[in-house]
Amino acid sequence: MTTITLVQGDITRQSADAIVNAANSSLLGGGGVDGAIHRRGGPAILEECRRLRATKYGKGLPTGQAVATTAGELDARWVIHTVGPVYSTTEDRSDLLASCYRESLRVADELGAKTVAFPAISTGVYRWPMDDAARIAVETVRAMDTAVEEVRFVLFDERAYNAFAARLEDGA
Ligand code: AR6
Repeated sequence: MTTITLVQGDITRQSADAIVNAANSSLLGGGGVDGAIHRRGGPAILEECRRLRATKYGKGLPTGQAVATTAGELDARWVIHTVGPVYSTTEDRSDLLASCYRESLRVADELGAKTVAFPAISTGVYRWPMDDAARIAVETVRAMDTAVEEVRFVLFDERAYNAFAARLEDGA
């Protein structure tokens, strides 16, 4: 049984077994939550990302997939990097966004992580509308068969928190 919890705040301040990063295919950092995780987590995360690029993901991590590294100096054992889709008004990419949550939890299960903190993937630079992103995130996690005991959505601002809270109440 997985419990879903909501927190408003900075995901880099969370304590969890795994913290999920809304990365890009390069795995080499960026802005938003990605920049914050690398800044606070320190260089060990980027070092492992570079190794992954040099070995398993020469062409980059495909959208919708997930891969784990050390969490460096974060209060977590692992960072799980996933690549959300850029929002499109002409193409339905919902399944790719759902895949980020599914694949991140699959990786978490492989690692034995019991608590996993997620940001609202794709809702920043990648422009996914918050209400729809919240619906996809909550529905996907609810439908998962996983040994993860707590999925914590860490929402940066009140608007994001309210969007996720509304979705959570929907099916409660
Ligand atoms: N803690 C929690 N949530 C955060 C934090 C934080 N410290 N910082 C931002 N958010 P974004 P994306 C929220 O842009 O849309 C990067 O450059 C933010 O308010 O970080 O998936 C990557 O390298 C928003 O709701 O990720 C990629 O190139 C959510 O996190 C690209 O951005 C996601 O915003 C990925 O874009």
